[in-house]
Amino acid sequence: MAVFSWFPLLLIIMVKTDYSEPVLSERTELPCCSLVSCGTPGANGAPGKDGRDGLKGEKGEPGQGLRGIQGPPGKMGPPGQQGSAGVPGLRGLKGDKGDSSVSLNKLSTLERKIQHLETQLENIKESFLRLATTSDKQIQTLQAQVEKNKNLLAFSLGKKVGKKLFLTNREKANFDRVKVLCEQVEATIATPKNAEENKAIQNLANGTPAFLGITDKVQEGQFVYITGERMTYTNWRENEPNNHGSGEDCVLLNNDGSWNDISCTTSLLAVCEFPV
Ligand code: MFU
Ligand code: CA
Repeated sequence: MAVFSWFPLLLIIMVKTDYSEPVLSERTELPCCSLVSCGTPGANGAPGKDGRDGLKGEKGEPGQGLRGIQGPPGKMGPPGQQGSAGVPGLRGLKGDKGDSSVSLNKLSTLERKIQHLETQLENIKESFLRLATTSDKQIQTLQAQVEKNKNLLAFSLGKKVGKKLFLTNREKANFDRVKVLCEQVEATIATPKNAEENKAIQNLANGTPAFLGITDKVQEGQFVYITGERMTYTNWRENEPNNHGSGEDCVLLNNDGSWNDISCTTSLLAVCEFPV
């Protein structure tokens, strides 16, 4: 656009230049027209050849069309080199002993296999027997040691031969708690089944009232051992059991050795009985 708007002015300048040439030559010492008459100017020559191609333009902006989908995968490459050798396998089983009397070569593969298995079976049997004998001996030793320790403990706690072992941790608790305490050490609440046992618990309690393993929880007025068995020995204090107040289903051993029915929620000494 700019070129076209300047075109007329350019034309004027060009024409002006054309006419000024003869003027310039007139000013020289030897005017060209003085000797040779000037002819009419020749016709314009043919237009010049097209100019050379311009420099390559800058890279254009990316197009706005959608990107095409991904092409299919290329062809598979050539196979790789062979890998290095693996770790050697485990050592095989030991072979059978040679036998001069029976030629193994004459036995069929199956027979040799059976013979091998029989040998292995014999070895296993021997190992098993040896192991069983050893563990049996060890168990017997341990059992003897446990028995010795039991006797030692019972003796140190003052237990007489053939008698029960009564123990207390001196804790005071309600009946249900005492029951749990004894169960936790594989024992039951102290339950005297004769005067001797009653005296043993009395001595252990040493003046502190203790619970006995006897209740009438199942049937009011019917006191039984906590094992459910019928009672074979009692030592009730005078006028007991009386189920006083809101109800008394448990049994207390007084410091004089006599019994009184009492509320199971009362806190009394925990005495347990061990079947040693
Ligand atoms: C006696 C006992 C009760 C209770 C009460 C305080 O009843 O039989 O178990 O200890 O005294 C009158
Ligand atoms: Ca009572």
